[in-house]
Amino acid sequence: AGVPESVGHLLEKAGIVNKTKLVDHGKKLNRKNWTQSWTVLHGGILTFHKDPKFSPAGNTNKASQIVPEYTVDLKGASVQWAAKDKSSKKFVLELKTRQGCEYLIQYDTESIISDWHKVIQEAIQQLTPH
Ligand code: I3S
Repeated sequence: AGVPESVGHLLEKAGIVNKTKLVDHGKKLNRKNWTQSWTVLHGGILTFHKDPKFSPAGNTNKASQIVPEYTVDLKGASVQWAAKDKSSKKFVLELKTRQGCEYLIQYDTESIISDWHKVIQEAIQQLTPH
């Protein structure tokens, strides 16, 4: 059992962004909860990790602080710049999944969020049968 050939072609990226979930499997959440997140794109999956500030006290092992919070399957997902009414923040992406979840992804540096837009868009396209 090896890595499927198609996975090897998928783009990969990791970095810090701000994110909040808006809709969970079709259910709109009552309020936003913007948090910083170590975010990894790998093999068509985008993983937002928990902010280490909120990990259980007393555990100072850095590796153990990297805990997934949301795992997003990009197959069938869509990403676009968010409409102004979605957030007062600048440079906000809206990511919608096939499973009916929605996330906002934001960073104050335009080049950083533009790079995320590009790689997420490309990953979605590579996952789309054509
Ligand atoms: O869409 P909203 O309700 O204006 O989102 C803001 C709130 O989540 C706010 O928290 P409180 O409900 O505790 O006030 C956040 O602090 C803001 O960041 C949210 O708005 P932005 O425009 O930043 O996404």
